[in-house]
Amino acid sequence: MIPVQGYAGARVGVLGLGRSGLAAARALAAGGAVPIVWDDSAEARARAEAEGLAPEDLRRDAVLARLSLLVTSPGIPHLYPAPHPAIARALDLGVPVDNDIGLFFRSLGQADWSAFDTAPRVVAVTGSNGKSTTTALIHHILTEAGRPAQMAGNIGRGVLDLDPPGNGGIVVLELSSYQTELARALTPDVAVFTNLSPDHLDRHGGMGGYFAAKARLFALGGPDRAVIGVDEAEGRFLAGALAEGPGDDRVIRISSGRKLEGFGWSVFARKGFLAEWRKGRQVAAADLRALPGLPGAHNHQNAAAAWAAARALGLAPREIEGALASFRGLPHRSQFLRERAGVRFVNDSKATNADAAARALAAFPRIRWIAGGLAKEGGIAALAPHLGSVVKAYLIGHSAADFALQLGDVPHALCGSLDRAVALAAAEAEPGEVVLLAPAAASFDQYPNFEKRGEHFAALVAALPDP
Ligand code: UMA
Repeated sequence: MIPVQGYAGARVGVLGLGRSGLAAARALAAGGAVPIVWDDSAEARARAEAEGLAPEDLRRDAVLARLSLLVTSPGIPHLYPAPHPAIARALDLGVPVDNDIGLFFRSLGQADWSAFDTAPRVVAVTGSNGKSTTTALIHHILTEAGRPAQMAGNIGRGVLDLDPPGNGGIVVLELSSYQTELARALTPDVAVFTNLSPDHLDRHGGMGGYFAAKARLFALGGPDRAVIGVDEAEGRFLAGALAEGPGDDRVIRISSGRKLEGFGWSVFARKGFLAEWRKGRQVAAADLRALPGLPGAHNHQNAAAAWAAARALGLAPREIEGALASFRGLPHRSQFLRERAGVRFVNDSKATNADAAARALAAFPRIRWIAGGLAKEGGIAALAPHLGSVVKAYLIGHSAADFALQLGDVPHALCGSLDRAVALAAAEAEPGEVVLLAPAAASFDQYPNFEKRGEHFAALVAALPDP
């Protein structure tokens, strides 16, 4: 773990005792602080007590007033739709509020770094879609190239749980908008913005707040290199705001589909090929068409982002190319499960919004599409232009009837459960088609999270009898 610096002897509140909160409490104690922990769930408090942490109710003024800092968890609202009562009261009392990401950046520097040949570096990845795959791919590229790399953040491991990086170590972080909005320090060496589409709008008071939360990663001190997806207006705005001019190679523009030749540094993927341009000429290229872990244009954008980040860290094109080929992808994200009688089964349970589902639908030509769950704002209305590849939709969950209305003439069946959807899609699919779970909705109506939904899909597919 990374001991938290700067709070020795101080009482520091930790609100939320999940992955980030527990790691923060341990790291605070390791740095000499006194963690005062709280979680609204009695079960979570009991787990904390079992490891020697003593919960105190952080909603009480008497407890809050004695804190030097309140550290909160990303899943706990700090502003919209309404701040958690402990956070609202801490702010009223003037107690600073931070999160594990802020503590990580403030605590990263260690005394023994002065003895290192190469100081550790941090790559931070944000964006609406593709950030987990991009994070994992950067980590994979670095590991394959023999660099000491670690990975944490929104991808599932609390950042303070990491080992202190050693000589030349590289930390790759996936950061959500919940995390970047609040962190009081954000100083990555390389920062990546993959793309932006509406998500989590209730937590950010709308699209402007959502973009502003992500843009903070590029504002506080600024990274040495910024890798920015410019396929949406927000990315173009951010790149333009950071660069001194088109030739400024501190900004590496990336795209999936657009040719970007007139800039100081750019990486783009078009028609299955990746190209890197520097100062007006092409310096590297790679064939992305047959990469097993990165199918579809959305994954080619992830490949372009990871390529740019790895190049910014000094890796050679040939080191990166080999690692792209050996990357197997992440579970629940365009995850190939099985081929059965010429039909491929792909698990994209992580496609919890319309934009992510659109990207998945663009990756294959003939799709038996399993969709539905707890719909996000707008449902699948935005998907209308992307349904050309859908042979038939198999609708599940709370949103099934609404999605059926929004599908119009596209053939569909109301299946209710994933069990029925998989059975029907498998029975009806023709060789050459893909049965794709890309729900365009959250899982919470039927599952605890998207991982459990994806695991259920994988189990159902594995259980289909051989034809
Ligand atoms: N809690 C309260 N009061 C509340 C709400 C929650 O006490 O009002 C407590 C819960 O009882 C629970 C704890 O807070 O014990 C959970 O905190 P959390 O939801 O922040 O979960 P963590 O386990 O700390 O996981 C968080 C991230 N979760 C969220 O952002 C919702 C994880 O991202 C991340 O991997 C982890 O930190 C380590 O950094 C998950 C996620 O769903 C994967 N992210 C969202 C996404 O990708 O869309 C942003």
